[in-house]
Amino acid sequence: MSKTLLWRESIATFDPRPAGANPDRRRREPIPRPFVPSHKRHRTIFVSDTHLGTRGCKAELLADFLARNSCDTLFLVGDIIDGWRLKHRWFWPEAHNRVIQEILHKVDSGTRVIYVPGNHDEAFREYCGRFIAGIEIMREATHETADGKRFLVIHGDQFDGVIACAKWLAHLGDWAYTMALELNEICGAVRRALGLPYWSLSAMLKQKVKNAVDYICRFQDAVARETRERGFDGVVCGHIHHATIEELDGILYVNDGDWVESCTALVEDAAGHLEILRWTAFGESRDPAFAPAPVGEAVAAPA
Ligand SMILES: [Mn+2]
Repeated sequence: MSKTLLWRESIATFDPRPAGANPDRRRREPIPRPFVPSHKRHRTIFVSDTHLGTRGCKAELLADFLARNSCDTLFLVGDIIDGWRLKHRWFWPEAHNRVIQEILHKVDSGTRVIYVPGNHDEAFREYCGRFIAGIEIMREATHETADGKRFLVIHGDQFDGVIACAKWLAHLGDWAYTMALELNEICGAVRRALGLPYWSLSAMLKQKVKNAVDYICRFQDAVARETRERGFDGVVCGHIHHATIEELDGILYVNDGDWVESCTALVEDAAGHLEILRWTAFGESRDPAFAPAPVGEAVAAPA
């Protein structure tokens, strides 16, 4: 049987019963997979914004991360399968199948898998409160850490209406700025040769980067405010592709990042300690601890 067929059949194993005891867990024979030598156990893993079905998805690294990291609970915090893109063009290479298989392998080996759909996979929101292939679908979830902190788990797109700003700006990083400076040099030389007045491309981009920083700040503030109002100690979200662990007015704002650019996941250990892992290489050779730069610093522009 082809692996694609295997996945399609798993998705088709639809359980119409309401949420509660998960009858799918531990029942099936685990999916055969290559031998994975190294393994790290976490209490909880959070991943989001994997955008499976798009060219940008770093599916090989994600499959490798899932294979080498196990957990009691796995949260899929939205934008997992990019339905928006798939609707226009079907793109599903083998590596994307492997990601699905690693997730199903976790279900089969007793991991509780919770899927909170985002805006790019909003089609799954119709199935909130149900199981698909042993995966619990929820509009939003709550998580209590080992040290007793209560977290709200949401994708975060519900705040788009609050923050009127183009979200692609948030994806613009400092690498783009460095590149812009080089482009600026070329642009300046061409304009000089044509006798045109000086015009700064980098200044224009600097303004756009500033807008991106503003956007991230406003998003974080809006999410933290909602979290506080609802009486949680913290929030885990995704959506803006910017991994961070920050305290905002007594609320722990945690963003697990993405698998399009940064390849980041949030993990919780047995003591309740939260950490962001950046999985940019296969196997063990990844950054052990990734401390993301504060928002302001991440895009600090050279003078
Ligand atoms: Mn999103």
